[in-house]
Amino acid sequence: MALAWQAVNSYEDILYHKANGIAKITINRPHKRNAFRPQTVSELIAAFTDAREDTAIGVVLLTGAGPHTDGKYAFCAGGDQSIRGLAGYVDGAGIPRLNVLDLQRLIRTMPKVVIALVAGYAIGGGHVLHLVCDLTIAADNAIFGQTGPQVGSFDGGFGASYLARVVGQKKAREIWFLCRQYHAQEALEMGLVNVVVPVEQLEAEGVRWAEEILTKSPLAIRCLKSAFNADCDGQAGLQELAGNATLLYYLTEEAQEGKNAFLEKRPPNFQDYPWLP
Ligand code: S0N
Repeated sequence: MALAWQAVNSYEDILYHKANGIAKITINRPHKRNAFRPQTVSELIAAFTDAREDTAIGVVLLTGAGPHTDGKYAFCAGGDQSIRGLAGYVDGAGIPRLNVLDLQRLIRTMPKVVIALVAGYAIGGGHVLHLVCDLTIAADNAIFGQTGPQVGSFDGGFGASYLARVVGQKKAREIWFLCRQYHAQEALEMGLVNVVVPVEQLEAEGVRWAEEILTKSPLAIRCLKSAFNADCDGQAGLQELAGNATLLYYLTEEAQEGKNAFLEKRPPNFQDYPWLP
């Protein structure tokens, strides 16, 4: 049965819905193959931040509106080249921005599962967006690729190093150096996506995966996500993982004793807590 999605807020460049513990964020610029401008990214950051803060939400689906009137689908075609200035994508106030990098970090570090639902093109910065999601469900019409060296840009952050972690160094270099496009089945074979489904089943499959995840332990999923990140993210990854260790420690009576002793102006008594092997 289809979910009864409730619209949340109203944005210009995105759609934002929630239902039954799932948030759905849709890039809504199909006339540009869902390419993002700074405003699109700001709205995405606002919606992802809301989903992160909402304790009822465990899974976020990120997708692109479509098909367009020409019948073609897109997840996202990257930065909007028509407003690319000298130092980034120029916003309404004339300020050049590369704010998609903030969005990438938010998706990667939020302690909820983010699933990209890709129909049609995931190209350039749009390809990096699906890459930084925890899971990717591809429609059978999905097309993946980087265009940087062809259009005068590159993503040397997650777009390069994390891509190499996912598909291997040789394949990542091929993807960036040749700027080819890869079909859903090829993406599946290189481990870039988790599953391929008929395009008309894309959202339903995403909801099925989300519902399955929502039956699992939120704290376990949270710690696992930060553990996977810690492997690649250096000190920032360790901070994220260690923050979860602190969160779990705060939940114990042992940690409560330390705080209570301070507030009650007495020495702490940790004698009841074992030095586990
Ligand atoms: C997606 C493609 C392959 C689809 O081809 P198709 O189906 O033939 O459609 P088109 O006729 O080409 O497109 C339909 C309409 O959509 C517009 N459009 C498509 N993509 C964009 C875009 N990226 N920007 C602006 N407009 C776009 C077309 O112009 C067309 O409009 P009309 O009908 O009015 O002519 C094909 O469209 C394609 O190749 N698109 C360009 C893909 C691309 O090169 N994207 C940019 C890659 N670079 C980035 O994303 C920057 C990376 C990045 O964001 C970043 C990374 C690290 C650090 C910072 C940044 C940062 O810059 O923020």
